[in-house]
Amino acid sequence: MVQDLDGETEQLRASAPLARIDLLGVPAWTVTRHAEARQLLLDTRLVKDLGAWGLWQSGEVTHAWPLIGMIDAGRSMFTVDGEEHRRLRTKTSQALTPRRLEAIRPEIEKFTEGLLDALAEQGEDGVVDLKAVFAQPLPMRVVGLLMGVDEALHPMLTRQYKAFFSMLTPQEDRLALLAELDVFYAELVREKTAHPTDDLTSALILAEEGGEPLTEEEVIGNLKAMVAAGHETTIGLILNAVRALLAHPDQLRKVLDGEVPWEAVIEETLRWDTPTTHLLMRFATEDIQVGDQVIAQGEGVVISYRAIGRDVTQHGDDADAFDVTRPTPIRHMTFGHGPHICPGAALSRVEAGIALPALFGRFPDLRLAIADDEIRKLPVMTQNDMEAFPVLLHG
Ligand code: STR
Repeated sequence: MVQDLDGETEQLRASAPLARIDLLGVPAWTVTRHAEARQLLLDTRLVKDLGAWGLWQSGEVTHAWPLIGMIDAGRSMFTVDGEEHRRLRTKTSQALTPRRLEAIRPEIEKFTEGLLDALAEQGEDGVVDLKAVFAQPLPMRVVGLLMGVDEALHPMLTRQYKAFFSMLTPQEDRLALLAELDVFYAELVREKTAHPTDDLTSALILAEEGGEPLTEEEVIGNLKAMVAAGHETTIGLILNAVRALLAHPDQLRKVLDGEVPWEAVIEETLRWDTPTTHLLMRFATEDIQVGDQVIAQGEGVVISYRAIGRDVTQHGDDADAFDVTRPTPIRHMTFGHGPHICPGAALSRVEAGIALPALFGRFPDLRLAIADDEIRKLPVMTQNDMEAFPVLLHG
């Protein structure tokens, strides 16, 4: 499943809507079509609770499995369903509505300008890595601002999450770094409990009037889900959009001339080159019939967002083409669907909506310093992220 994203997507689509996959020795289902995925994402018989997984119950899957960290991420809005899920998620989703996000727009713009200055400086006499200098630090700063994580700690988090996602990291090292992160987050929550500020971490700690406060474990779970998700996925969105535009100069022209809005670039990138390739995992609490196949009770289901974005039934025969002039740009499902739909969707759109026009506004002649097919993906199974994105700023 690593690296040959197009080949893999092609293979998954051919066996749609449900396919059996092998996740590093562990069998699961993957759903690869828009309509079936939409239906399953609303199906309450599928749950996120690892305890419902047959292979976990039987001890066949353990912490030795390299992907366990994608599922066993602590109690949070990412791992719980139903009424409890609503309780865990409400404050976070309320803090991330488009209206609430308007308040931090000026700061995102300021971060963006600062990072573009750094880019200009480092790219003055040649190649500079757009990922390291711009696309990676920007989302980290934004999520750091929201959650109250000091800037001095950002490089540590970036390093840890890179190692977490990389398939080259030995599993014992991954477990060790997750334990280190748990200590870090617990400390942060303790500090915010003692000295609450106006960030979301503090809000998660404080009890709602009359409401039941989240436990420390739940606050930590939400906090790490926010930092991991907010940091990793938006890097992909920004870089994949830049890459797609540079590979389609006619479309870039239309955008720069104002014929096509930046929103169309963002939505088309989300569909065509999804930051999340596969989302692990949901478990069937009873047998679920999908077409002529059955997901048996206890089996796991992966949602394969990349294949879903390329579903010809949903997007037409030209689903494999990047086209910012598509008449239906927001018919993708890249942020998921149903109760677990990405609470950060609006935030990522605001970030990319600031970052992309600012980048091309400042460097209209921006170009890749290597050939497009020389871009190397990170050795990661679930995410679609690049090693680096070397550019020349002045053509
Ligand atoms: C990484 C490890 C961790 O400590 C907590 C989480 C929970 C949220 C997860 C995150 C994970 C991995 C990346 C995810 C994110 C939610 C959204 C993001 C799956 C397991 C996506 O890629 C869509």
